[in-house]
Amino acid sequence: PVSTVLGYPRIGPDRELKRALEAYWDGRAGRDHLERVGRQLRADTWQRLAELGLEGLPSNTFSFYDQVLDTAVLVDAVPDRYRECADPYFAMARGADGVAPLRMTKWFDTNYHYLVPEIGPKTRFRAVADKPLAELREARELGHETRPVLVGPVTFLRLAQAAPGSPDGFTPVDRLDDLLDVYVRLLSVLAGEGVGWVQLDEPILVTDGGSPAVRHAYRRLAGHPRRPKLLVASYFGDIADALPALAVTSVEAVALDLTHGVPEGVELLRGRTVVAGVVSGREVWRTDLDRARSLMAAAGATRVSSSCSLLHVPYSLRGEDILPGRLAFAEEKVAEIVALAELGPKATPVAAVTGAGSRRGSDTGVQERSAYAVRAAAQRDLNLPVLPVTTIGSFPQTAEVRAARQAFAAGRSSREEYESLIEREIGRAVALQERLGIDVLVHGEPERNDMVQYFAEHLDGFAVTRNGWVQSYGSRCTRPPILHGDVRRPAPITVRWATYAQSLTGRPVKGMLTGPVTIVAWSFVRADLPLRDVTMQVADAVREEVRDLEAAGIRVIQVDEPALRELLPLRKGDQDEYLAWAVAAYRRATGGAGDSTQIHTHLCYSNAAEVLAAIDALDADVTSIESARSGTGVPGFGRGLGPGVYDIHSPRIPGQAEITARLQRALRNIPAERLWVNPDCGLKTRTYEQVEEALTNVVAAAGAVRASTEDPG
Ligand code: THG
Ligand code: ZN
Repeated sequence: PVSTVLGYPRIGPDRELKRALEAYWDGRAGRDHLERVGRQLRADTWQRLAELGLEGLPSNTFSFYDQVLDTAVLVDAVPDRYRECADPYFAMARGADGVAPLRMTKWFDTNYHYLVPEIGPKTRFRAVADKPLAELREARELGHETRPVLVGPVTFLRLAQAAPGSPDGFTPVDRLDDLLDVYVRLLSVLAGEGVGWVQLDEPILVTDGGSPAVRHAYRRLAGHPRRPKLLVASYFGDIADALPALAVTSVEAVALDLTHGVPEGVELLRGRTVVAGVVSGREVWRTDLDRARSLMAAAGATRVSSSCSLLHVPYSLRGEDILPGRLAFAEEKVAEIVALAELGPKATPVAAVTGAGSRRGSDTGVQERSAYAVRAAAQRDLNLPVLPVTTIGSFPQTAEVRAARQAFAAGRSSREEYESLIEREIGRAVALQERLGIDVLVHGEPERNDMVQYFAEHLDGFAVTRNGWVQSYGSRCTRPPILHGDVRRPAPITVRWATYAQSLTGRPVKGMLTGPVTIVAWSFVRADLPLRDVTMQVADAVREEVRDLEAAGIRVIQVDEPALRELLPLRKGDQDEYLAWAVAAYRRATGGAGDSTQIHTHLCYSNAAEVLAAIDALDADVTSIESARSGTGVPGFGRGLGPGVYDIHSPRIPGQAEITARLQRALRNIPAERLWVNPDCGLKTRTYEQVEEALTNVVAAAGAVRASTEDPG
């Protein structure tokens, strides 16, 4: 078989693109420097893939920010408000003077985020093929014949949102025929350049309800005479009912994500090229080659590939010394694909994935908490005022703290030096909160690099990489920890810092933990146990930490679950089961707390609406969620609720009157005795100056509203 990949990382093996982008945005380097870095990264990628022996090289998988944004530019779906900007592309990505950026959201169930195109009834589509053509020619000059990759028209429209001002009932998919005109034109331009194959990415095929649009679109595109051969790529799941829809079109090739099994009805693709996605682009484990060969045989595949773009894994294992023999990052995966192409399919039954000898997490057999009313009574001696003010957890991370952490990690400073600096930072945050009159304090988390990585570094069963960066959005990356074995907590993790902060103040200090679902959602996770069981193991570790914080005298403990929504399965039919075990894991993590301990939770992101019932089922005493931007308020759970009153994602400081108005609006949905006052997320990315000013206004607004609710008139 022929070997290929559906896409490749682009941030650079040493995050060269990140640095070039940030230098350009800060005005430290010009556009030409950025272009040069991009060209070099593309050249290096093609050369490396060719050296590794890969036959089918993709192009147009590079992006300066995001491939969905690139597609909006490709079809000229640029909202008018950006057209006058100096740099419309980066204005759409990041905003410009007075112009808000496009909304950003998660790319299917990955940790990559894309920009949401705005499509209205009057959006004028036009083919602007510059970028795929330039990359194609660039590769040819380097001696590589490539397969341009485009986001497909159905996925593009399904991921878009209706432009502001669109009439009720309008959805971007209503514009499919107009968009197809443009794709026909793009395909004919590429055919005119002598392109043999084009890859159209349609991951929307693995979600519900896409089949009619897909059938229509690919009948039309494949029916056009002047075009390259078409490879339609489905990934991130089982193609299911969309397979027959594609099979009635005359597309030449279909890529299947076989890591989710061989789809039913695969024989409908007989006579066509089937590209077997057998090397996972989502996991970091070495591929079981025998199993992969069986899958290739069962699918009747003549090409072998990654299951999706390799964008979602780090570049290579070079420089890493963890888990020898068990891992494969992008380069190692390409070598596997090349090996599989040489070995070819093998017609043996597909072996099941097994996990012998592992400790299975369970969701039974632990004590749960009492009813809310009982807990609320037991918590009354916290002596909180009505409308208590608190913050989400992190305080600004100063350059000094970051530098000290790096020095300590590199062995350039002692533990004593590092820890005394952390204590000084905690003292500063506590003193500020006392001075401002905040009711429930936090220690500010100066000791944490990241809310997941920090816990992974302190739990058994996790490994962390030196350089395993994965693009999250634009220039931003994370280094996901690798959960490879049974999770255990060898020693308390946060107790030292929480109790130090508590020793400085008579007010309650909130202990801060990351929830089990978020820890697994932002890690690479072992594949030999169901995700549910893995999450329960993590829940047990968090449960132990909750018990130890409580035993050390911490009365308020926040367990954050910002990623609860992120693992939601793509198909509706799978969602209830997921939400049931995700909620069970959270309740397992927090259920060991006594009635007098107040459990808080926090969830970011505005699309919490989809999982509101599950958030309620977490049964936290107090829930804080981001709602500062919608302004519509949130339905009251029967427990404490803190709708965010300060949008920390913006450098703008809200005034006291604005916050007061927000609180008054919230009081229409939530009774005063259950309303909490807090910013909408952690303060890590803000400066101390901004935080002091904003929190001063937050406390003043809470005081004003408190006075008016206590006023018997
Ligand atoms: N932590 C982890 N995963 C996450 C988030 C997180 N996934 C989802 C969401 N938050 C993604 N958002 C971001 C926001 C900022 C950054 C990364 C992902 C970021 N990264 C630094 C950078 O690229 O410069 C690197 C940080 C570091 O040094 O560790 O700013 O919060 N795990
Ligand atoms: Zn948040």
